[in-house]
Amino acid sequence: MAIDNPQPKGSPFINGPRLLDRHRAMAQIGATANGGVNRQALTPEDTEGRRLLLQWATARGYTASIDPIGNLFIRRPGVRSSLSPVMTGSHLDSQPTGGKFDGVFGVLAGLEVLETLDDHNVATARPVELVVWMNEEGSRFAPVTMGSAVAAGAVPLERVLATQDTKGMTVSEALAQQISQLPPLESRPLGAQGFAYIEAHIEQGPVLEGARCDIGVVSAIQGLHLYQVEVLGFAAHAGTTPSKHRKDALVAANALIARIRSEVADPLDVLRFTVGRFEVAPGSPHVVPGKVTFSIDLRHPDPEHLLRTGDRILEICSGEIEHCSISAKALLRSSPVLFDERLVSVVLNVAESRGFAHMSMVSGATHDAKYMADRTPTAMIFVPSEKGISHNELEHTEDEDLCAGTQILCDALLVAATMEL
Ligand code: HGY
Ligand code: MN
Ligand code: MN
Repeated sequence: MAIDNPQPKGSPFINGPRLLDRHRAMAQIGATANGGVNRQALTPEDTEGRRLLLQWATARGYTASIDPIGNLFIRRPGVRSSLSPVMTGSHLDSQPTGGKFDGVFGVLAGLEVLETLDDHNVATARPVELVVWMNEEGSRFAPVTMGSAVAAGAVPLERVLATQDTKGMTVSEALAQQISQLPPLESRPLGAQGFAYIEAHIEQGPVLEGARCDIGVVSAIQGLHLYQVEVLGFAAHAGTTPSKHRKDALVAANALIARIRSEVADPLDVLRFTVGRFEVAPGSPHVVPGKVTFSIDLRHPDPEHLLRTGDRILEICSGEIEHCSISAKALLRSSPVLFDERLVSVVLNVAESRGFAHMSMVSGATHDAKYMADRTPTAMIFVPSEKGISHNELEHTEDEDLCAGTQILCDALLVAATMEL
């Protein structure tokens, strides 16, 4: 891809008030009492967010289609519709106590770009497509970035459709239920390949704010492993069972987690080790826990180090501890990904031309861009998160940062959409 025009002459200015109004409207859907959102994948709230987006998009005449795993594609035609599209996108689903900007910013920034191009009668050679990925957050249904992983062929569709939530509902059942609540959509085969993909997202960490930068030029995403560990003891009466007869799965799980943490401790504080889900069964105050299931989210930018640490964890999570048996399985092993240097330099150039303070960085969070990068030149644009807070109802990004990130996305997509091969 030959990029000789780092900044299109007179790129159109986005409509900031419209962008911010949209964020406020979307934040009403699944709003929580503490100022966040709960719009977990394939819930009525997730669908309501998609319906609102489709309302805005179809009002501008964009076409919408959906693929077999529920990824939504909104398309603005190009002069040469046969050319592969320039793409942008992110997700509308959230964590249970999520923030108002995670994912939403990338979707609304993408829609704002399409409308800005229309407002300024900008004809692009290539179609421009906005993607709303299904279940990026991996909270109700594991794993994370589910829709983009299936679209990229990294995870088999059938296996994902059979995945159940904690209440036993499958992705397939939830998907059918929620799609029936959307306006009729063209169906689209699996596969999301384009000429270029640029995703805008909040940083979700403290780096940009600490460096007083407006824009993050993202060069890579660190790797992510997700493990599920099961500790099996023996349920017993809390009042009558002496310690020496107990097989207490909770005591064992705590000892196991302490052992893993000490084994993988990283003095450089680069490795990220998180036990975010911890389920005790039967969960009665008067029963010695018979079974504990917990998650391990492991992340690192170095693929070898991540693999070695993951393999070590699987070794530790076998055999017995405190008279209980241990087993573990990998739900996801996503390696670090480097973005396309040419596209990253487009983002850098347009941030430079607009005069925004910017810096190159690696993403600590994972994103759908990770799977797009396997098959399409991909880059990402970050805007600051206040105090680095995210996956928390207090998540916040300033209005001017949302507008700056959207302007950079518009400029960068315009370079990609109008260049000739
Ligand atoms: O967990 C992640 O990195 C993403 O925000 N879901
Ligand atoms: Mn996200
Ligand atoms: Mn997230």
